[in-house]
Amino acid sequence: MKAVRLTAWGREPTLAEVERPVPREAEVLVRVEASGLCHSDLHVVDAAPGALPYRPPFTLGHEVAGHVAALGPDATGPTVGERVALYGPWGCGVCARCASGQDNYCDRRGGLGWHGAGLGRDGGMAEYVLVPSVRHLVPIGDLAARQAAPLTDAGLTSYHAIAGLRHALGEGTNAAVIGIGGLGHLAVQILRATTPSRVLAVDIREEALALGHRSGAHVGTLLRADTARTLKARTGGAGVDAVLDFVGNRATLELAVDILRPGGELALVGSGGGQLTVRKPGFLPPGFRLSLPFWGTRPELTEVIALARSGTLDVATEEHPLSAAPEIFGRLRAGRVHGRAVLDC
Ligand code: FEH
Ligand code: ZN
Ligand code: ZN
Repeated sequence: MKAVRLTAWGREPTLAEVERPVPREAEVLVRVEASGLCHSDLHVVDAAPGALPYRPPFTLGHEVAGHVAALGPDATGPTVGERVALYGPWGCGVCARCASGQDNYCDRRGGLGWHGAGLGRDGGMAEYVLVPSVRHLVPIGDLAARQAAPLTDAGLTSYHAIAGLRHALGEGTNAAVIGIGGLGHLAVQILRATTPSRVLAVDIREEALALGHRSGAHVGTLLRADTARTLKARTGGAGVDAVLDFVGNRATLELAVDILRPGGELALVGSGGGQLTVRKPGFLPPGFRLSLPFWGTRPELTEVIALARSGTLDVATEEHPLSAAPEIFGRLRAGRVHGRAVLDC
């Protein structure tokens, strides 16, 4: 079968021919229909030897949807042909977190040598992917795979970040979404679908603000020197109740703490490498709370898929054949992907 492989640290991903896996015990073989590209794939590809606990070679791809192709002898539940999305964080499977579908926060993640599909284990940028257990599969019914695949990471990560802030997103509140890309545009849609908050979209690109508007943002503001003043003015001077920062660089973190209302919440999702100094006395808003949400839980993925199947979520994608993966990695690195890049496998 064809697969996009990370063959060694420091090498670009390559399309290769590998053995199609055979499911054993409780494993499930999935015929991949669509696999999304994520900035984290770039972090993996660009990682220095030893920076990540993974051991190449392995197949990339942690944002996957397809249908069940075969079941191991001990696998029960899905039937061959059932269409599914992959819950991508794979933990130890036995700790309290994994037992409750929170593999993203597995108690043993530090010692596993992997973080999930395409993250140290063979992933879904391939014609087939072997899944350790049915617990990692979520039925998608007739939802298009090129919509379902990005929802397993871009959608789930945004949904999980919002879930952690929900208490701050009641009537009359304002939520700022910084970075209207593959995750941010879905966060805008999820906020509009599941909270009464007014949504303020921020980005450096006009076309991203246009995507934010199409996704339901009430206001779109370019990130400039006066953005904090503009946004505070739009909230009557009080500031926003919550910020979701999908960029996470110095400029966006500075903006976040400048616009946050006292008692406000910041969810830092983007891995832009920005830093905040947390000290008392200091300059952060009183009552400031920071979260660093990571991916999401399996029950939340079921909720995201249900939202999408109800017609509430629309993922902006650009589709490419699996064979184009190496070129699309280059476009993603150059910031020339609009919405989420999805490989048709
Ligand atoms: C995956 C693995 C490691 C870091 C970040 C990620 C995210 O893309 C998951 O949403
Ligand atoms: Zn990802
Ligand atoms: Zn675990």
